[in-house]
Amino acid sequence: MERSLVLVKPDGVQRGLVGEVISRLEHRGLRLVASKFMSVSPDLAETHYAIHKGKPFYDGLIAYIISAPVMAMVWEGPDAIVAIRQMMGATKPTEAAPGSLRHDYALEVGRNLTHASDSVENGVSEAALWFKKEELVDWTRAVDKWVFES
Ligand code: IDP
Ligand code: MG
Repeated sequence: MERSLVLVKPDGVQRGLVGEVISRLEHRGLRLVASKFMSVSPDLAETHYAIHKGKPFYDGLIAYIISAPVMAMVWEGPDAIVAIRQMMGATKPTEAAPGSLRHDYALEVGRNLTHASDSVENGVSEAALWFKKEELVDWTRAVDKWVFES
């Protein structure tokens, strides 16, 4: 079972798309582990996006992510990293596959609605960065055996 941090970024929250993102993740069969509606501090934004420091879009990216509240979540499932990145679509919305969130709801890379962890290791470290251990809920669903093969 893999875990991914998922953020509905400020544009998604402002546009009323939190429910749409959650609905798609639920319908796919992924299991919610944690969620928190929150303002993002500059410190958290800079730690989260440290890998992009120095890139031309970095300052704009930090300004964007702290500009309004986000919905932060952790979701889990088999192959959750690939499954969720597929649902978000390519970083640049005009390159995102039809049916993906970024294709269906976004136009510009700097307003691309969502974040999802890009590797199993980053899923673990980003979940730990955004949530306290006790905020991550271990649970089972009655439907799990109909969604998860084992
Ligand atoms: P990802 O969100 O698909 O993993 P990354 O390459 O990790 O994409 O970039 C992080 C975020 O930085 C993107 O989601 C997007 O919001 C922003 N970003 C990436 N490239 C650009 C760019 O060229 N211009 C403006 N913003 C960008
Ligand atoms: Mg990324």
